[in-house]
Amino acid sequence: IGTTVLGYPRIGPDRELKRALERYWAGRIDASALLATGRDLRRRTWCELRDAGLDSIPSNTFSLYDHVLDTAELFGVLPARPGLSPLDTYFAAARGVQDAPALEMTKWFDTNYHYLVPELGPDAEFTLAGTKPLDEYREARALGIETRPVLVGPVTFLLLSKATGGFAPLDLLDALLPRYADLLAKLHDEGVEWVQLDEPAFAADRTEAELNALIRAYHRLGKALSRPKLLVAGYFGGLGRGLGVLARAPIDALAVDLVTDESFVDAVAAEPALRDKEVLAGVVDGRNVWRTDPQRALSRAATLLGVAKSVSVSTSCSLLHVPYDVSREDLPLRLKKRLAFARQKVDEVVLLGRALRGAPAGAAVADEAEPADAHVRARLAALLPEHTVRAPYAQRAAAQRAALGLPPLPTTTIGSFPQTAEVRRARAAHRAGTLDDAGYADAMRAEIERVVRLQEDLGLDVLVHGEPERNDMVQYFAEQLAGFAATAHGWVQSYGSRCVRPPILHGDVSRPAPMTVSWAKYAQSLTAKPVKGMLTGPVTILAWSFVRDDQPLAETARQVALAIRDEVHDLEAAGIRVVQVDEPALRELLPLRRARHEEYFAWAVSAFRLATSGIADATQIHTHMCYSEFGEVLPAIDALDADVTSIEAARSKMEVLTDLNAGGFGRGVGPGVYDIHSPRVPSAAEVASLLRTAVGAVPASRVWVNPDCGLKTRGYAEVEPALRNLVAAAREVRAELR
Ligand code: THG
Ligand code: ZN
Repeated sequence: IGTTVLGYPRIGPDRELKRALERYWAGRIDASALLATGRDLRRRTWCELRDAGLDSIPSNTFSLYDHVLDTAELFGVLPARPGLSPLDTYFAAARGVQDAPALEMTKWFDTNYHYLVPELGPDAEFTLAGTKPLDEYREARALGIETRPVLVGPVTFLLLSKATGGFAPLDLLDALLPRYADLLAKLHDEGVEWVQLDEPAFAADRTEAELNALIRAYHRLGKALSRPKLLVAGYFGGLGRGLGVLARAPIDALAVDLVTDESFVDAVAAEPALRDKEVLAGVVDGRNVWRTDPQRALSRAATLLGVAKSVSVSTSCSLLHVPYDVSREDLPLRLKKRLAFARQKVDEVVLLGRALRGAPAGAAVADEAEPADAHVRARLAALLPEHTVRAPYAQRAAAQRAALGLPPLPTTTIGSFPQTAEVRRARAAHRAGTLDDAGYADAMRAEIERVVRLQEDLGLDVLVHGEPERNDMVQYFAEQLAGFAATAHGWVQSYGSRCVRPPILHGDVSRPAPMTVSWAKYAQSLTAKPVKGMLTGPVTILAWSFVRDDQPLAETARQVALAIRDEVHDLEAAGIRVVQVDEPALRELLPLRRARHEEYFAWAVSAFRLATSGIADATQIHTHMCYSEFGEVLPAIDALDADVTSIEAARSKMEVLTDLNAGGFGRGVGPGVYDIHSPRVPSAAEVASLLRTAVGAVPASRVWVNPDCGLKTRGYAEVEPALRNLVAAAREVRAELR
C-alpha cells in the first residue's frame, strides 16, 4: 500500500466549506454551488497529496457535515423527511427541522470533534442507499488520481450508534455486513484496489462480545468473493486484544497507531500472525502539531520490519484534527520550526517512508527546546499537598451562607450572555486596530452594565458580567498567558460548519497580568448582589489546546493550574466573592482505557484543586460541566471539592442528580433547568416541575437554579423570557419549601 495518511482536513484552508454551508442554509446559494465547493476542496486535497508524493491517497474523507452521518446515510438509516431533497434530509438529521430535532451529537472518542449519533430501531433495515464512496472515487479517477476509499468500519459504526428499544446496536451486525459486502463488490467492480475500514472503537476497552463481533465482521468481509484489498485502521491508541483478532482476520493490511501508546509497538512486534499482512506504521502524530523526530519514528517503524509482510509509514490517525498549513502562520521562528500541520505531516510521511527503504532520513530534530521558566519551575517545586486542600465543606458552607446571604434555591446563570452583533463588531474593530483600547473598554463596559441591569431586573441572585470580551473560553485565556501561541488560520472542525482554533501550548505557562479582574470588578461595582468571576479550568484549557509533548501532561496541568490560581486569588482580592472555574472537558480527556483512568483522575482533580484553593472559606467556588455523559467521571466531579457544581441536565430530566446522590456528592448542585441548546422558551411551570424533581432528589438547601449552559449562542428574545420564567419558578418552589 505504501506511504499514506489516514484522512485529511475537509473544512477548507480558508474554511470555504463552512462559508458555503452557512450560505446554503441561509438560502443564499443553491445546492449546486454548495456541491461545487465540496468538489473543489476534494480536488485540491487529492492533487496536493499526489504532488507531495504519497503512494496511496485516501478518498471519501470529505464530508458535508460528518462522516458518521455519511455512513448512516450510505446504509439508509437516516429518518425519512418526505418533501425534502436527499441533501436537505441529510441536513435535517444534522441540524433538526421544525418538529423534528437533530440527531444527538457527541464527542468522537477523546477528541474535540463531534459526530452525529445514528439512531437504530430494532427493525432497522440497512440498504445500500448511497453512492458517495463510489462517486468520490470516480471523481478522483477522472482527475487521473487513483484513490483508496475510506469507510467507517461496521463494528465501530454500530458501537457509535444508539439503539432505540431494548437491544444492543451490535445485534444488527449480521444485517449490516451484507450491505458492506455489497458496497465492497461495487467498489471492486469499479476498479478500486484498496479500501480502508476504520475501527477506532477498538482503542478502547471492549467486551468479549464486541471482540467476537470484530472477528465475525472481518471474517465475513475478508472472505467476500468480490472485494478490493482491505486495510483496517485502528487508531487513538493501541488495539489491545483487537490486534490479535485483526492480525488473524483474512484482510490484507492493518494500520496501527504507534504514537498514542508507545508501548503498543512492542505488542505489534510480538504478533506472529502479522507475517502475511502489510502494516502501516502510524508514526506521525495525526492529533498534535509537533514535528516528528525522524530517528524516533524510523526506529519505531523499523521494529516491525520482518514481523509483517511489508511495513510502510502513515499518520497515527486522520489529519482531520490538525489545521492545514503552518507555513501560512506568522509565529516566532523558533516555535514555527518545531511545528507541522497537515500539509507538513504529509511531507514527513513521504520522507520517513523513503528512509524506511534506505534513503537518508532527515536530520534529527535539532531545534532548541523551549527555555524553562525558572520562576514557574521553582513555584511548582515548592508546592505542598496543603496547596490543594480547602477547609471542610461544612465550615465553608457556613461561612458562605453568612457572607453571601442568598435565599434558598439561589438563581444564577452559567456565565455568558448573548453575543450581540454590536459586541462582535466592537471586538472585531479592536482586533483590526480601528477601535482603540479606550473605545473598546467603553463598549465592553456599556455591555456589562446593560447585562448587570438586566439581571437585577430579572431578579437573579448571583450575577455575571456576561463575557462580552471573550471569543472562546480557552482562546481568551491562552492569548493572555505566557507559554501559549495563537494561530491565524489554524482552524479545526468541531462539528458541521463550526470550527475552533486551538492555541498552541509550547512553553512553561504563567500569567503575566490579571486576565479577567477589571471586567469582574467593574460588574461588581454596579450591584450589591454577588457577581461571579468566570474562569476556565486547567483540564479544559489543556483539552482544547495543542499541548507540548516533551513533558507529562500532569506537569503542564500544574503550570496552567497555578496561573488560574493566581487569577482566583486576584479576583478574591478585588472583592469577588464567587468564582466559577469551568471544566466542561473533564470527561473528554478521560483515557479510552480504564487502566489509565486512575492516573488521569489524580492529576486532573489535583490541578483543579490547586487552581481553586488557598482562598477564604467564605469565597465560593463554582464549576460547570456540559457536553458529555458524566456517569464515568462522577467520582472525579465529587473530588474537585467545588462548593457548587452546575451541570447539563435539562435534557436528561435530572437523572444526573440521582447519580450524584448515589455517589455521595454532598455539596451544592445546579442541575440545568433550561435547555439552552434549543430555541424553545421553557414555561415557569415546566421549570418548577424540574425543580420539584431536583429538591426531591437532593436536599433543597443544596440546590441551585440555573440554565444548563452559557447563553452566548442564544438571542435576547428567548433568553429574557426564559430567565424570567426560571426566576418565577424558583420563587414558586421556594415558597413551597416553607
Ligand atoms: N471552545 C472550544 N472547544 C469546544 C467548545 C468551545 N469544544 C466543545 C464545544 N465547545 C464545541 N462547540 C462549539 C460551538 C460553537 C463553535 C465552536 C465549537 C463556533 N465556532 C465559531 C465558528 O465556527 O464560526 C468560531 C468561533 C471563533 O471565532 O473563535 O461557533 O466553546 N475550544
Ligand atoms: Zn456548558
